[in-house]
Amino acid sequence: MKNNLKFGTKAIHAGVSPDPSTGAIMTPIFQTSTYVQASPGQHKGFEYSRTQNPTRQALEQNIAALENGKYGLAFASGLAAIDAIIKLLKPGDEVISTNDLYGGSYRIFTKVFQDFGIRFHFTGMNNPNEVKNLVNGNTKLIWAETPTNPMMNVIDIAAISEIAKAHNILLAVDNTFATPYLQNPLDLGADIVMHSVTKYLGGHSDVIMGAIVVNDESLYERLAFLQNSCGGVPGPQDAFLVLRGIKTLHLRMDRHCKNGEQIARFLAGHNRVDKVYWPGFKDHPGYEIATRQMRNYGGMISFTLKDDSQESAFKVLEKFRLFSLAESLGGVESLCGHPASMTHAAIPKEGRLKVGLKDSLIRLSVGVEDGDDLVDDISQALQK
Ligand code: P1T
Repeated sequence: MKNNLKFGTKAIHAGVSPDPSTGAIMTPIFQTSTYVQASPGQHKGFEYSRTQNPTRQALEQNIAALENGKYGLAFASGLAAIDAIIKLLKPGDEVISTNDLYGGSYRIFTKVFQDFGIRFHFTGMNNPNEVKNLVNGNTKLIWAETPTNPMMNVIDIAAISEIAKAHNILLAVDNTFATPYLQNPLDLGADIVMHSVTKYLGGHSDVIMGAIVVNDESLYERLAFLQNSCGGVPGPQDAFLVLRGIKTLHLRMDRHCKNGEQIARFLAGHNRVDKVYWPGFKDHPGYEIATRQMRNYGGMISFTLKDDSQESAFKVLEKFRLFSLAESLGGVESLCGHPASMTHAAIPKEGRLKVGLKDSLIRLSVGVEDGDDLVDDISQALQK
């Protein structure tokens, strides 16, 4: 297939082709653990499903194409993908990470890998100089999440990549919030792009999965070795569901962005709302970078209340009717959450407050319903 196809075409066709034995247009679910060999080592490229599976392979190729990358790897969850990336490192190695990131990423860094002798430095990456100041001879990886979860900070991937390249450090970008439809970190100089596929790529709140995309062959080989050796792979049924979900990624993202803008602007004009965090506002500190490196501003929004307390946030959250109170994001249905007590509870309170993650902060994953209905729901939930 031509490799200069546009996004919507790749979403539907990349990595997939009609099944040669039946003509089935949908990639079959190869629900098999193993593959018969004519003689030891004589097989059709598949030996054992932890190592390779045709349904998973179609998905890995599809996601790689969407990220303009050469190699894709699917994992059993976003965290399993992060786990493989950190396992590229050795005791004594150091990582510089955003201080505003998914609570589970913070947890695996500080509560799992720190005990294996890997050191993590957390900093705001809005100012690339702060990253530069933390670089030393042991720095092997920079971990950037942009836009960040849940503060919607925007990190200049190209600027951070210059620092990484100058010091021979790998740059990994968690692209979960933006999706490849809005942002392609490899094109901006990142070495590794990582996704919680659970979110927008799957898109229907029915699968837990992660993915990594890289361009460098030796990096791919090391990660494929870890994928096979550590074994955190997804099953073929889940790979099928994500292949199916991705076919409408571009259509869903257009609506997520449109609804996101409508809701962000509504919240900004509401008298109970203190701050709205959404990178599409001209006065958002990352607006210019977002406009340069993203194609639109996404459907994730966080906001705080003027009466800043957990209690007032909980009251609003309990009143929502269309927005369901739940962890996760990126599905067709709108969700709301309270990061301080839910998705980011693993981050100590001082760390949370340092990045502005207050007790009244509410996070919205704006779905693809009718935007007017979503605004009405928020309006009634904010009534005292
Ligand atoms: O849940 P899992 O598929 O393992 O992905 C972890 C993960 C990684 N990176 C980002 C930016 C994420 O948002 C997540 C998961 N986040 C949530 C469950 C959440 O509600 O924020």
